[in-house]
Amino acid sequence: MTTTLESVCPLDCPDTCSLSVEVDDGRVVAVDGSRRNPYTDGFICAKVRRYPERLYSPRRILEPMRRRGPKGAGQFVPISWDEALAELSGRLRATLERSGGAAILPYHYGGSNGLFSEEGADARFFHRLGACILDKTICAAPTGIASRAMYGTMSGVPADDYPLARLILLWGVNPAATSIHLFRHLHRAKQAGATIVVIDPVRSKTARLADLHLRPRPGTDVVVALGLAQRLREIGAWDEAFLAQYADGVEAVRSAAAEYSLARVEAESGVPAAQLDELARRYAEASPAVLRCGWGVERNRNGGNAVRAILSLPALAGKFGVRGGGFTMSMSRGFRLDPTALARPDLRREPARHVNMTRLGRALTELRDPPIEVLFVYNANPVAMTPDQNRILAGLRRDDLYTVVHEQVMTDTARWADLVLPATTIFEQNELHKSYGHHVLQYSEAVIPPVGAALSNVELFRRLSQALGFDDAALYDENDLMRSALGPDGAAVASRVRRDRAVAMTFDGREELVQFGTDFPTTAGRRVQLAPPALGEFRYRPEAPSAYPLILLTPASDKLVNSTFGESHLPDPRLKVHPDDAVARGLADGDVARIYNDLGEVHLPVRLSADALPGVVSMPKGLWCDATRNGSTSTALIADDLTDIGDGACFNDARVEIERLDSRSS
Ligand SMILES: Nc1nc2c(c(=O)[nH]1)N[C@H]1C(S)=C(S)[C@@H](COP(=O)(O)OP(=O)(O)OC[C@H]3O[C@@H](n4cnc5c(=O)[nH]c(N)nc54)[C@H](O)[C@@H]3O)O[C@H]1N2
Ligand SMILES: Nc1nc2c(c(=O)[nH]1)N[C@H]1C(S)=C(S)[C@@H](COP(=O)(O)OP(=O)(O)OC[C@H]3O[C@@H](n4cnc5c(=O)[nH]c(N)nc54)[C@H](O)[C@@H]3O)O[C@H]1N2
Ligand code: SF4
Ligand SMILES: [Mo]
Repeated sequence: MTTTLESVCPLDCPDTCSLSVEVDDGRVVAVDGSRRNPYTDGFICAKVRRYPERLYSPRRILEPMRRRGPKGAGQFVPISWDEALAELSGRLRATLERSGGAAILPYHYGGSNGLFSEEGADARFFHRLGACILDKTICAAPTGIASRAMYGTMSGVPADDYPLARLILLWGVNPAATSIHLFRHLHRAKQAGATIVVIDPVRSKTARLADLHLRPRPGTDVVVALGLAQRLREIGAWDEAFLAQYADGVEAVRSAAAEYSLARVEAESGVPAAQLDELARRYAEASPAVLRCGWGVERNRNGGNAVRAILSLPALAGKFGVRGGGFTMSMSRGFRLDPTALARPDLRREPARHVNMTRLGRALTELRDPPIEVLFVYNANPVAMTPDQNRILAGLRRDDLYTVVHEQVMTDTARWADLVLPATTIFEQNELHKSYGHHVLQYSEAVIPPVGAALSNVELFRRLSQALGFDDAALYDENDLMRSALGPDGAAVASRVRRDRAVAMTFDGREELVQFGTDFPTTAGRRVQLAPPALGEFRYRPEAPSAYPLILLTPASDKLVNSTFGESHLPDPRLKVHPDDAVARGLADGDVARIYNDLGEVHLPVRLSADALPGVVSMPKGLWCDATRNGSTSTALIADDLTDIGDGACFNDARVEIERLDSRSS
């Protein structure tokens, strides 16, 4: 008999949908959207509707496994959980005694955005163990630091309010792929007469909706944003009254912007002066006007300065204080969670060694005294997702490194493990969910028993704590995780969200969020900080000369979430190349290209497309190694350089050359 149960999508996607799951005889047979979370409104993406394929795929890891063949060969023998836990806890204990916690590196990111599974039970365990702290910089570090320094915990304009706006400015974001519920509101807004502006080098699906599309050369947004600020000032569109009442640091923006005339912006970024002027005029006139800043902007050498310059625009032009006006970045601060109470860094007994996750390859190959001896990967697939793939592989090849990977499916990273541990999916565990795209807190419970011998992160770390003899109560209590995450009213909110499954956050007692209306900056004086000391002076680093003339972008695709589903959903990826760049290299549509630089090479067929900007090629992020002709993916071409603010990853700053390898294509 089929029953319909509720769940929540925990993937690293801003929409955090409520799900309706059909279960038959302990098996998930269908997944769709529900209305429990009003924002989901009964529909979800095609990826997650196909989730049952992934749940029961031949790639699903069903039991603990020990490596048998050479590292990376993907040959394993099944073992019991008792054996696996004894081996792993023995290894951790021996490493602690010999080299200390600094030799143990947990590596984790957004595989599960749930509060129990990421920075919850795991963090408590690794703090107690005394392992390295991973600095989480691979995504949202520059945007997070810039927005927090400027606005504190003030949240963003909700997507449901976008249809109220007269102008929507989408900057380095492609919601057609990455936030489909926002995309639907863009259609509504357009039908209601709103002007849609997109700033993106690529003519994305979102850009096709735009009334005005600015196509800067990647990495030049700081110039475009400061140029826009300058033009707004020249046409008298700075809201001096708002700035006097609510902003600090105005003078610093004024003098930084003064250097960027329309002509200079055009020379640096390639955005025609007339287009920027048109944008300034339309933005100045429109109210409400909302700016959605995406994560495409931050992933280059100027990313942090670009974001701060962009986020200053709604203040300069006085766009706050009305519903549907202001900006949206991550919305997760609207939940007012208590990450410290959740992660419990006080369980740690010694100071920690910090490792920047963007530089995993270097951590594995260069750190000394002690070197990393145990790498513990969960909620992440670094072989596919982290810069400098070849350096990471060199690290994983080390005989004296013990790699453990807790995973749902046999990923490119899990193949390199010495010990593979089976992880549950959201359908097999309980979880508490915040979101970075809306304000509905959600709770979900297991709808089926674990598939195979899979364990949730919470259960794995509980059993490891037991095996290591840790007796702190905080390592064992799921209820405590829930209450402590939810701040001072934790117990009350916990019981509400358990009962109702979905609870909308409120702002000043109301569900309506109006920036500078119901929600204010939590920075000094409740004023926006346009030039906070933490961000330093405005800086712009022009492109360094390079032997490799093309910029490689790797945006999100609508077929995957990061690398999740990459085993099946993107069978025939292509490198998008502008016809002029292709013709200059003798490449025809479908030819297989060698894309290369000093770090590595990727062999992939090309697609000729005017959607690409001349000089800029792109391929989807998150491909699995077997999706390309030579087993390397985009991260083999991406250096582990760090962004200007937040030490983040520079995914979209890679420089490459391409040449024809052969004219065959599948
Ligand atoms: N379907 C799907 N949804 C996802 C994800 C996924 O992989 N698949 N990933 C999730 C995650 S983890 C994240 S962080 C978000 C990311 O979602 P988005 O914020 O949409 O970010 P990206 O896809 O990285 O890039 C968005 C756009 O920025 C453009 N871009 C690249 N460089 C520049 C630049 O220098 N300047 C400007 N102006 N634009 C630039 C790209 O061409 C791209 O069209 O999406 C989430 N949602
Ligand atoms: N080339 C390129 N690379 C990029 C980017 C880019 O723009 N270009 N952007 C990046 C961005 S935005 C991000 S956010 C990162 C994402 O990097 P990752 O977070 O490493 O990417 P995912 O593919 O989401 O890998 C998550 C893995 O966690 C597993 N998982 C899911 N839930 C659980 C769980 O409950 N327990 C355990 N143990 N495992 C679980 C999934 O099966 C999946 O394999 O990648 C970055 N990589
Ligand atoms: S990936 Fe995003 S759009 Fe798809 S179900 Fe999950 S939250 Fe919803
Ligand atoms: Mo991300």
